[in-house]
Amino acid sequence: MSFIPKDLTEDKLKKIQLEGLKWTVGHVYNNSPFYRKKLDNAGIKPEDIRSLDDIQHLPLTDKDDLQKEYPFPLRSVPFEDIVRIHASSGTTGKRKVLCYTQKDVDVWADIFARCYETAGLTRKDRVQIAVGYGLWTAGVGFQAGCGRFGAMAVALRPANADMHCEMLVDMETTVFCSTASMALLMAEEIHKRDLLSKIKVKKIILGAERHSDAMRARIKELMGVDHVFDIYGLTELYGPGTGLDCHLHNGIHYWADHFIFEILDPVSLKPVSAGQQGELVVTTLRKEGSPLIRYRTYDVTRIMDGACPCGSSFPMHDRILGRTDDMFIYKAVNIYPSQIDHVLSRLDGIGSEFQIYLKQRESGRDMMLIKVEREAGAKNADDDPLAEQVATEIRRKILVRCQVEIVDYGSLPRTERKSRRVFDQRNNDTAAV
Ligand code: DLL
Repeated sequence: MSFIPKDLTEDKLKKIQLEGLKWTVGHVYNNSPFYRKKLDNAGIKPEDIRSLDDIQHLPLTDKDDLQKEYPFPLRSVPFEDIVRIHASSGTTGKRKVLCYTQKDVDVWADIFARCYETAGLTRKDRVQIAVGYGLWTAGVGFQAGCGRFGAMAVALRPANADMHCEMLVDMETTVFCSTASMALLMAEEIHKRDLLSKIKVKKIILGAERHSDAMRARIKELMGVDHVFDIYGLTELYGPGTGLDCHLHNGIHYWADHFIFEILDPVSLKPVSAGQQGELVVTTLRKEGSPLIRYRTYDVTRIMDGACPCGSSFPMHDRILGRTDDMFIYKAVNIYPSQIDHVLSRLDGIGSEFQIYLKQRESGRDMMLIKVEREAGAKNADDDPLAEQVATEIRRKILVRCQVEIVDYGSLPRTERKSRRVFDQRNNDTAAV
């Protein structure tokens, strides 16, 4: 049984998208006072949507709108039709709460089953779920996907390493699902405990945070798996499972019959030219409880050109390259943590883990300190030239001077959640960027 429509031509997809767009605009106009006001302010009525290009006339929706409309922002169905809510903590202010109807929950399970199918799972697979349950969409998303797909869920949450190791061995888990940080933590734990010959994990599915090629390579190597798959998703758009890379790992196939992805320039908020990177903005096509109309994700990616040799008819976007709101300004240069990560990933002798500290000297001038781990097994005798090399590369590629401290392998904190990389301590502000 397949969950992925195989006969999807470009024309057919466009037809589905236009129908879905018309339905969504009509649905929110008639059922959500918030959206009706927004559309009225923009002078748009549902009947104005005649082609897919008309999406550009629709107003954008932002995370602030979710805060303003708390506790049930974007709600477009009566309360009696809501079977569940999920929430994710915003970095500031109130949580983002999203409503789900039974149909929304079903659609989400269907698209998640497509992700497992894309990763080549079968009903014989045993899927260890190491992401949080509860208000967060992660655990229940991976689990509902298993139920729909027919694989066996070993639902643990992040739990502790002992418990995970025990279940990996005893349950003969074949697929491990977690955040990128947790996958690294477990890979190191398995290596430390010399469990590689006792486990049967062949595939890792990770997501929820940006991660580098170096981190993926390290996880793959330590856990001895065939594939590390990147799964994308956000609470506002059902949760995890909106797309996943296939075994060729060229990009993330996304379910374009359920949502339209646009890439906008984050400053002008106009569409970028084809293939260029920018901010991902999403519109849902069938979501009932809390539909999204041109919702700004702040995630940076690009839509990839051409068909994937895997044969999927679904389009691809690139891995998430960063978030536009992750950017920090240091000595008048706009820097994304992903740029630093990119430079570090290409250097030998260092590990995948790093932290960026922004501080103010007594003179009032800013300084940036990058702490990066020495490669596993390397000696500290070579730290000075290594630190010099990292600083030189940062200066060459990002055009800023920084201090570099090489620290022991494994000394930077490992987390089973999303890792914090930037610590901005300027003006006594200790908030994460
Ligand atoms: O993180 C849903 C999820 C859980 C996805 C588990 C994948 C696996 P939120 O907590 O709402 O939902 O956070 C969504 O996380 O806007 C991205 O910035 C980031 N993110 C999610 N997946 C990826 C990924 C979940 N594969 C936010 N790569 C998104 C990079 C990701 N960043």
